[in-house]
Amino acid sequence: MRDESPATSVRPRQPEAAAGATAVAHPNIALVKYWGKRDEQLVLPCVDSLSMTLDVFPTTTRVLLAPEAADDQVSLDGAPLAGEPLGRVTAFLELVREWAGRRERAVVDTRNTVPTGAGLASSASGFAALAVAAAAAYGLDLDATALSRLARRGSGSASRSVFGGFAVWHAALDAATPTEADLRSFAEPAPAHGLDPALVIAVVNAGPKSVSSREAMRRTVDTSPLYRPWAISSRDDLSDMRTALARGDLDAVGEIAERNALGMHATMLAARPAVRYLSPPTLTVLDAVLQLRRDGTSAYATMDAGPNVKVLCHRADADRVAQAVRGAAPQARVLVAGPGQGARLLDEAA
Ligand code: 2P0
Repeated sequence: MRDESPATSVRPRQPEAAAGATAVAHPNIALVKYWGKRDEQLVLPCVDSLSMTLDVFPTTTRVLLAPEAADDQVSLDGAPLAGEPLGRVTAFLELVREWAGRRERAVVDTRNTVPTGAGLASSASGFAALAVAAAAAYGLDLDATALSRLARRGSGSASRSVFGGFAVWHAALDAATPTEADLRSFAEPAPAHGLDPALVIAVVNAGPKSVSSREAMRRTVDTSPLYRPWAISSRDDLSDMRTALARGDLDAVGEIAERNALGMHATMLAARPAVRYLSPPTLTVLDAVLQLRRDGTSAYATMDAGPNVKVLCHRADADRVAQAVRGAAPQARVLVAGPGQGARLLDEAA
């Protein structure tokens, strides 16, 4: 179905356009990873990816238009943003203004419940919430496809947090031009049947990562001899994953997710200089996951741009898996997540 043209609508709404809007979004964890861009400006990925949106760690973002203001003002958990993080948000607001044909600056207030920049997908929930709130505040009437394309421009993984449950983000590698790829690179729901999954999240370190994922991706694509082989094998991972999800086979889903994540980390370890996000507690949790499997429990690990581990299992096994993870990493914060909802507007009056 990925060759279909998206039903993209970018229509400025008429005079009653809202002056402010609030949206909530949740992070997502990729089971087939996005790692590497082929166009940094348009945030076009080198690979398709597939994720599960979580029901924990929401980000809530309010965007209020400020017609008198000379600049955008952005705060995260009450503290004003400056420097590069502010630049990323203002560049994104510029794009929204361009789509909307508007000029007013905005006041943006974001509340994150996920540790920021720790490899727990704070930029996914952050830019998905910002895309939904800013589009509404600037009077854009966007369908889910267009919202996903917009969120992608803020942070690639945010394209998937527009949707709840499982979502696949198309790389549109066969597009003839960057403009066509920009139109065709969006996420959409991925069919899954008969699964009742949980992700046990072990936060072994909530501190910000030493290398941003943006820089780490760039370095991996540019210097790692393992990058291309991983990107090629990732195509099989994606199609195998879609089959496994559609037939509700948690063991197959887990095996594919684990091999894809370990392969992604291998590409980084082979980068020059190496990017290593995995730390000693990460490996201790990975050992606990192996032991769970030896003992007959379906449990599979995935790690992102940080040392934290997410363990996929049947929901019915989640408490047992969490117990094993706590035993292995007593210093970790361990919580159980399930599939969550897509990004949505909150009722301003609520
Ligand atoms: C993912 N990650 O698929 C992968 C796996 C981390 C490891 O998406 O540069 O914050 O803003 O597009 O989305 C983290 O990267 O990167 C990420 P940008 P993003 O979830």
